[in-house]
Order: sequence, then C-alpha cells, then structure tokens
Amino acid sequence: MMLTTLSDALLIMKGILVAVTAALSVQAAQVAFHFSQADIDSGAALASLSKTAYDNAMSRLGKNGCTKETVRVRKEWRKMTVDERIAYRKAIECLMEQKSLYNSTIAPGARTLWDDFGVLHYLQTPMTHYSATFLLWHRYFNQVLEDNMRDKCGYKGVVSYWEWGLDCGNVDQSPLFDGSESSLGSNGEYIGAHRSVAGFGAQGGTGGGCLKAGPFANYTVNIGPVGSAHPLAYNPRCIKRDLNAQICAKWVSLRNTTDPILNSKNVEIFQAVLQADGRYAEARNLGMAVHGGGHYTISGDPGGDFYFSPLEPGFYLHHGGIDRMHFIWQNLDWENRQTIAGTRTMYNQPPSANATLDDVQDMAPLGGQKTLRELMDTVGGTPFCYVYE
Ligand SMILES: *[C@@H]1O[C@H](CO)[C@@H](O)[C@H](O)[C@H]1NC(C)=O
Ligand SMILES: *[C@@H]1O[C@H](CO)[C@@H](O)[C@H](O)[C@H]1NC(C)=O
Ligand SMILES: *[C@@H]1O[C@H](CO)[C@@H](O)[C@H](O)[C@H]1NC(C)=O
Ligand SMILES: *[C@@H]1O[C@H](CO)[C@@H](O)[C@H](O)[C@H]1NC(C)=O
Ligand SMILES: [Cu+2]
Repeated sequence: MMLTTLSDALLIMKGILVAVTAALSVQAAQVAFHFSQADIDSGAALASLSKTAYDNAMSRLGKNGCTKETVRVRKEWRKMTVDERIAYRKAIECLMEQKSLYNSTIAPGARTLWDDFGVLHYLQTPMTHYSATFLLWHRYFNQVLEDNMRDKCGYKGVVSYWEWGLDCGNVDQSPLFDGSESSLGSNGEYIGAHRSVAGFGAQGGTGGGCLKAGPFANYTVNIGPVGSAHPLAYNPRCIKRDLNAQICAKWVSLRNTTDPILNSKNVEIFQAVLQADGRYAEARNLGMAVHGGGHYTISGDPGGDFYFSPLEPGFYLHHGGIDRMHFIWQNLDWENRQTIAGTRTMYNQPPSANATLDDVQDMAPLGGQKTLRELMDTVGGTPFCYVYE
C-alpha cells in the first residue's frame, strides 16, 4: 500500500519541472526550488529533492576509498526486503546479548553492548543536543551502531531510516511497528486514554504499556529512566510504546520534513528548526518539531526518554530520518553546506565556546574519535561512505 503511494509519487515527479538555481553572492548561495503545496504534502517534492541530493553525493565519490563499489545505500525501512529487515532486527538482538564494555563503576546497571549505546548517549546528551554537534554527533552514532552490528554480529547490511510521514495515517500498522517478524515489535498494550505526553496539546497514543507481541516483546531494558535517583543503576523492565498518529501528523508529516529542507538558509537555522530551538524566531512555535515529533510518535519508555531513547530500537530509524534530512539539505548546495554553528553545550548552558570543525567526537567504548570535519561528508571515506536513497 505504501509502496504504491511512493511509486505514484515518483511517477508524478517525472512530469514536474524542478528549477534549481544556484546563484553565488557574497553572503551565501541561494538555492530556489519551486514546488506546489500539493507536491510538498504528498512527498513528491521530498522524493525529488532526495534524488537530486543522491545524485550530487554520488558525483563526489572517489575520496579515501569511498567509491561506487564501496558506497553503502541506506534505504527506507519499507524499501528493504523482508529478509534484510529480519537480518537488521537479528543484529540488534545480537548486540543485546554481547557483554557491556563500560567500567562498572561508571555504569553499574549496564549489562550488554546494547545498553552501552544508552549509556554513551546519556553521558553525552548535555553536549549533543541544542548545540553545534547535534546533527553530526547523531550521524556518527548511527554509523557506530552499524559498525558494531557488522563487527560484533556479522551483519552484512546497512542501517536504515524512517520516512515518518508515510505512517502518520496509521502508525500502528507501520512496517516498523506492526509486530511482524520483519518489524521492531508491536505497539504497547493499550492502557487507556487521557495520559499526558510531552505537552504541546498532544493526547496519549494507542498504547502506553509493554510491547504486545513480536520482536523485543520479551526484551528487558536494564538502565534508566533519566528521572530516577541513579539513572545508570540496574533497573530491569519491559519496553513500553505509545504509538501516536496525532503527533506524527502534526510534526513529522511529509510537509513538516520537506519545509525545513526547502526553507533553511544555513545550518544554524536548519538545526534550530528541527529541534524547535526557542532561541531562534524561525524555530519558535514549532511545538515538538521534527526531532521531538519523531521521538514522541513512538513515545513510551525508553523511547520517550530524552537521555535513554537509544535503548528503543526505533531510535536509530528516527535519527536515520533526521540524518537523511541533513544529507539532503547539505547536498542540495554542497559547496556552502559543510558548516557547523553553535556552542559546545545544550542551550549554551553552562556557557561554552563555539564549536570548531576540529572538535573531536568520542564514541568510546563503542567506536572511535573523529573531528566534526571528518563527520561532515557521508561520502568522505573517513569514516563514512554512504548515501540515502
Ligand atoms: C573504573 O573507573 C573508575 C572511576 O573512573 C576508576 O577509578 C577505575 O580504575 C576504573 N576501573 C577499571 C577496571 O578500569
Ligand atoms: C515471550 O515469552 C513468552 C513466555 O516465555 C513466550 O510465550 C512468547 O512466545 C515470547 N514472545 C516472543 C516474541 O519471543
Ligand atoms: C505539519 O504539517 C501539517 C500538514 O501535514 C500541518 O498541518 C502542520 O501545521 C505542520 N506543523 C508544523 C509545525 O509546521
Ligand atoms: C560564535 O558563532 C556565532 C555565529 O554562529 C558568531 O556570531 C559569534 O561571533 C561566535 N563567537 C565567537 C566568540 O567566535
Ligand atoms: Cu540524541
């Protein structure tokens, strides 16, 4: 059903003239696109922008061993075959069975390598959200997941992304969360209406309790939540989800994910708009915005936990979607879009210096150390060699 919608959109695109004018001025390049509101709402515009970005990135191949032969193509979850999705899910289950690498003094509750992704994100959250590193740190984090899936669990595939807007009509039936063998498990048990979620007038979703069926239904979350007295202490419990179509439609619709790509003149505005960063006029009144909207379309525990959400298997598909938006935005005007903006701390609290491209992002014990400069180009070859389809 969704495939039909997407291929319809692609067919429609063939008849559309996309005007791209890159005019250099002293300030910055102007990139102008002309799409109708209908094309923005249907995803036809996003499909076109995605294709342009893909072509532009592919035309840069050849650096540091990142070539046509080695480039990995990240596909939307439903574009992967059933076997590919099952292999992805099994690699995640495998990480959940490997031993934690953290020193038990630092993370006494961490039992597994999967837990370590939650610990690492928890420890670095104050530097990597509403700061200069938000986009590139999470880009790297997803690659570190893929590297661990491949190195520790023999995974042969690549990571994926979620085009949220394809599922806003019925998130429960999303191929990500329909409870099938090729999903990441089901919604949570319905625990009744009128729960409060993260504000902005949104109502509770269609679940709220422990996963009902399918993958991860019997999985035990070991650490968190962030509000507990000792967030890194052992605290075994089920995964809960509260899938929420209302949040999806209000903040991560196809329009919501196309607009920031079309309208953000620099990375400072782009990252502010994705996170509804209230320090910027352009980003005020966006409610949850795309970043929060995708997280709270899943909701629950640990999915709705700002610090421990990487323990929710859907996290990486959501952040894959964010990274894909960044990839598209960058590649529509590559020459001018290899920049960062902002300081090293969340909302600049405590006050910190502007980040620089030489700042190192440290993924120990799960991965290596890379400068922001190295994280800028997904086909730069050190460490990345991927594009989004
Ligand atoms: C664990 O970390 C603590 C605190 O940083 C340190 O004192 C201790 O030596 C570390 N233990 C190991 C085995 O690395
Ligand atoms: C979860 O555990 C129960 C009880 O051991 C079992 O019946 C069920 O099949 C398991 N479900 C999955 C998805 O593994
Ligand atoms: C998101 O898009 C929907 C239409 O798909 C629109 O009604 C809503 O206002 C948009 N939200 C924001 C924050 O722009
Ligand atoms: C930090 O960056 C901003 C723009 O992002 C700039 O206006 C400001 O001057 C910079 N501050 C310093 C101390 O370099
Ligand atoms: Cu994060």
